[in-house]
Amino acid sequence: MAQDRRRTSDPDAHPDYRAPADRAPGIRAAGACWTRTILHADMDAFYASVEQLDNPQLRGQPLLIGVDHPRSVVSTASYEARPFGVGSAMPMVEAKRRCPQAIIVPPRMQRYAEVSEQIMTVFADFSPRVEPLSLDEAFVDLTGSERLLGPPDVVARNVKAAVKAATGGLNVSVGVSGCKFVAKVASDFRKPDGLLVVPPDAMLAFLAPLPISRLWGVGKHGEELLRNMDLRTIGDVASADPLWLKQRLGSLGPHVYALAHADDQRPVVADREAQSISSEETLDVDVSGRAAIEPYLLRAADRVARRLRRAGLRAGGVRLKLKTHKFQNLGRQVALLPPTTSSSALYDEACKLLAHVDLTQRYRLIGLGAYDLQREGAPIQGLLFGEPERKKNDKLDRALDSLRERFGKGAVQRGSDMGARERFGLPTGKLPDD
Ligand code: DCP
Ligand code: MG
Repeated sequence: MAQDRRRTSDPDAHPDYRAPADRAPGIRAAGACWTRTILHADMDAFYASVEQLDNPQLRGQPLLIGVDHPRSVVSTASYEARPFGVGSAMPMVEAKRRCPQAIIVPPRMQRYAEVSEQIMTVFADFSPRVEPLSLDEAFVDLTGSERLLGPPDVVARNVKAAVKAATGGLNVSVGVSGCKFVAKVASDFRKPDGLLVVPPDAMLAFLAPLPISRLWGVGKHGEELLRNMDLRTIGDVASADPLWLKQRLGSLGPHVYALAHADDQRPVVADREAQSISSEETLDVDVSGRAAIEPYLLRAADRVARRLRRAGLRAGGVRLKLKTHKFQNLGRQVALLPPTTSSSALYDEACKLLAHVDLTQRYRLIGLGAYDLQREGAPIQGLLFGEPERKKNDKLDRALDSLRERFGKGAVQRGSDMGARERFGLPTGKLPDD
């Protein structure tokens, strides 16, 4: 969730501030300074934007998401409503008083969860190390991926474009920097539709003019203590004596001193990927029958396998996921022996699982997931036969990965994929979100 809506002056106005890389390519050229590359992404006015996406009549309108009840609070406000001083957590009564013309829309959590799944899937396409913080925001660790994905500003632009494409038009604000704290402040800095890259050697200058309220984990009480010590900006804290800070603030002292120096070693914790890797699609038109479902499984298997290989993981099981047109979720799963990173193995097993579901039903969502994930280096149990075939498939998959990474995801398709698309009457060219 975006941290703090209060803004003070633009740091560009600060005398010590150097323009970040998105406006000064020269800084980016000093790429060696990127020991860690952390991206933070946060959707703009998330619930309100989803409502505007789904209902064109709400676009351009001031919206308050929440229940119109004397005791309720606002979940969020659209950017059209924010100039009236309304926002998250404000009592609905007060928000209505400040912005009487606002349209009040009740939240639809299930829909927001669906969009959340779409954006997290996009992030996972850029790195196996994705740490979701809430429905609408995540950290993505891009460390070491510059050769594969390009420099930070290019990746940031690509993430924004991919989120827009996957959701059908939503904006995400993105910040990239050398640690979590600065990446998060950066993503909030140019909202809405923001993009800010703060290279590690510009982090201190970026933080210095910002108010202490931006310091993570300080809270109202901490802010008051700092203000009483005449510390108003992060730069004030950075240049204070660390011993004095500790004497006056106890354990908060070293904490704020470290943050003010952009010293934040917290790793991106990708627990979601540790449990399963999946890919699913909500269809424009419901489908039924094996022939219609299999091409979607093929595409999902390819994506999941690619992510497994990038993350250095093998799947010990594959899960078929379907949602009927009546929103009933169906899951079927089977263990894989040996564990695999092979797209065709995932696809074949998922197709076999189709025998265990009612194929006359109409389905609105089709997905495939890999679970029981194991590190690639770990010894494979029970691998007695099929090794040469597995190695051949592995090599083919990796060759396809490297071509896709160099020339774009639509650049190559395996013969079986094209065959399937022809068989099922799907376009043989690039699919919408390949
Ligand atoms: N939310 C909520 N109650 C809050 C804060 C947030 O229900 N007190 C919900 C509604 C938001 C969503 O979480 O849409 C994401 O929270 P953010 O803080 O990221 O706020 P927004 O995405 O709405 O706006 P911003 O563009 O400032 O990120
Ligand atoms: Mg948000």
